[in-house]
Amino acid sequence: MRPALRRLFQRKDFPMPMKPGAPLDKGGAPHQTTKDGYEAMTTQQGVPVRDDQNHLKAGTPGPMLMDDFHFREKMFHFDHERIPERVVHARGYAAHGFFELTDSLEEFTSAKVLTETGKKVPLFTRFSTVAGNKGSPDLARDVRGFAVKFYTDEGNWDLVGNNIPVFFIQDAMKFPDLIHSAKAEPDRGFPQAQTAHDNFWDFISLSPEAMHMVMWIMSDRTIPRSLRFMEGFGVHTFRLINAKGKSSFVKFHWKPKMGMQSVVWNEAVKINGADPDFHRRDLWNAIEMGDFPEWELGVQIFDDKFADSFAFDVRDATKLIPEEDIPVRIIGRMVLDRRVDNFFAETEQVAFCTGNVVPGIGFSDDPLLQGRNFSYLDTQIKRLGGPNFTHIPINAPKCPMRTFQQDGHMAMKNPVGRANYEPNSWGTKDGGPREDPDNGYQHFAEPINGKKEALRPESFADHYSQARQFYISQTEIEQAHMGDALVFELSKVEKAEIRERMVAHLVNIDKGLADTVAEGLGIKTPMAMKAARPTMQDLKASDALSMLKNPPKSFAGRKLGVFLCDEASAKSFNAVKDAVEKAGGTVAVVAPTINGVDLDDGTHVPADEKIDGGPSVLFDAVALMLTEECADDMAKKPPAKDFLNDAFAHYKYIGYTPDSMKLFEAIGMADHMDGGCIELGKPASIKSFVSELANLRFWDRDGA
Ligand code: HDD
Repeated sequence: MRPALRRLFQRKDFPMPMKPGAPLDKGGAPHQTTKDGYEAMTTQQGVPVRDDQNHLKAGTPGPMLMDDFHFREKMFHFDHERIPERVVHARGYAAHGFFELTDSLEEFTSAKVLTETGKKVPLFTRFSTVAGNKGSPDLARDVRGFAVKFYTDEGNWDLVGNNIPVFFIQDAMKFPDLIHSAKAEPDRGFPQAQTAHDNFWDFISLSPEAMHMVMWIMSDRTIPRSLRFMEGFGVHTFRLINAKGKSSFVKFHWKPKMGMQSVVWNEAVKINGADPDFHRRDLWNAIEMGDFPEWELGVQIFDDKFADSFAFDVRDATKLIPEEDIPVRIIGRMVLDRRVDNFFAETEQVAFCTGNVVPGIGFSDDPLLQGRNFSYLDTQIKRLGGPNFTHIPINAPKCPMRTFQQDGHMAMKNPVGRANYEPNSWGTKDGGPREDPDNGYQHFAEPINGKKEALRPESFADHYSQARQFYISQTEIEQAHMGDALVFELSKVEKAEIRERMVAHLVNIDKGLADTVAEGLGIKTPMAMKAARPTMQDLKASDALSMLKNPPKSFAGRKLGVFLCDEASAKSFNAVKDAVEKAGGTVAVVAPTINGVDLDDGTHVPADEKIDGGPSVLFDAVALMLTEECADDMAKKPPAKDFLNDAFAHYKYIGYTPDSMKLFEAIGMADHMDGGCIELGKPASIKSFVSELANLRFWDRDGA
């Protein structure tokens, strides 16, 4: 190569991709450093690399030579970077944190994680959507996975739950069918990340046990505003076993400290375009800002007597126990205070298994849970490539792991010493570990009596009562959203019989809902579907099931989008910013250009978003702080008009300076201003605007 050309392609002539001192492999001898102070790059064998830009060639440009082991290793590794994505819950985001017990359950369990108050148990939590692939958008209408791995002193405990307390099916035998029906249709490979298609509603309308969960997924719970504002549930009934071997039943609940909040459907659709990573970015940013997401852990504990007298079978995962029947006892808190260092190593490689329990926690005979206990272990072999996935740091327990299990792909922690079997007579020094009859995990000695048969218990047969209970527990606004969601989803179904069959189920749940959906689909309400158990139980509404009946009443953790222009009032902007930050929220600046604006006192405020890239769907509320001239100019720009139009349509609070009125006029809204549009004039009005923001949305707006 000519000297000039060679120089151009040499690394020293390019910006360095790594920060000086970036950590490489810490093991072995100290690495050499380059002349300019960087750690020298090596191959995976530790051999220093001279040229990472050009392949070894014979002549110029010359054929490439197989001698170049650095190229071969680099390309070989790249070619194998991908692993199979999870068959469900492929798209997820996770963070590290801790669990701190505040109320001991010693009376019920011997598990140290539930009896040692004040101790911080490290954990790793992964949130996910279910149906979409790894690259699907965050705001698909979908159940959210809520999986927590507690690294306890007695081994790993995985609580692999969802943000909905019930499930679609009662028996794990149906899981592959459920998931096949929900994912993209197999011939065409679409739709991606949504249930709005024939196969899903075909399966669902032929599976009445799904009706309760259908009510939940058609509610706004499946379009959460943030992973931080969701509840989580262990779903199944588990067992707690105390030191005396006595068992109680338990259901686990996660309650978000910042309260629950969802977006509205039209907003979700637009967020998916504006920022498909909306939820993961939000979690990352909150942790980076030190605003650590927090949940309370609650339990519903009950005994056999309650289980026998309860109107439903507590082993049926399509049923919940209303909080009014068994109150949720708060026993601790989870704080997510550390983001991952590497998405693949941690979020992608983490392997949750429902079978991971610790002494003092056990399983009930829920046939869904029992099936899960097989599936989760099995799936990791395919995904992570072998039986040693527990050796990967994110999956390894933080307490000692001593087994005679050995070898296999990528074995990192093989037993040392002569004995790899037991019994052996090599003694405590060389004989390796032994089982511990005093402290080892003991399964609850549940008496079993019955015939071996493939059947569904009669006690699982009522499919509509709790579906109705959920529906009647919602506010009118929430009910309207459920009706809209059903109409939307079923309108994407091509086969009329499926649409009609689904509405026939709704008749059993609520006649009014069935009529609304039928009208939305343009059909007559059909006859009720014949129920497996014809007698409906008339259950009371449970307020705990509604999000809007339990509002957070705070703007903390939320974001105000301020649309600013050059020469806008610095005094007003600073007053809004201070008040929002005082309320625990954040302010993002949206401006005509990303360079930001110069306010009337000369201060330069950098923008977080240019108006075209920062639509109002990204914010919980908006404020327009434009000058008259800028408002005039913006009134001609579609993204600026959409900013305001969408904020209004999504029931958002809109603060505005009088000079911003031109933008309202441009979208024909000047005569439709309501109590959710608040003029930002004097300091008092700014204060009242910010205190109104705690209501999150102005639901009284026309058409809500
Ligand atoms: Fe599952 C993943 C939650 C039923 C089989 N499931 C998975 C994840 C969550 C749940 C949160 C993602 C874990 C992660 O972040 O890595 N699944 C649930 C809940 C269920 C449920 C709350 C019902 C109460 N699942 C369920 C059944 C089966 C599975 C009945 C099969 C019998 N689930 C799996 C799986 C996955 C999984 C195939 C895919 C990736 C993985 O396990 O690690 O094994």
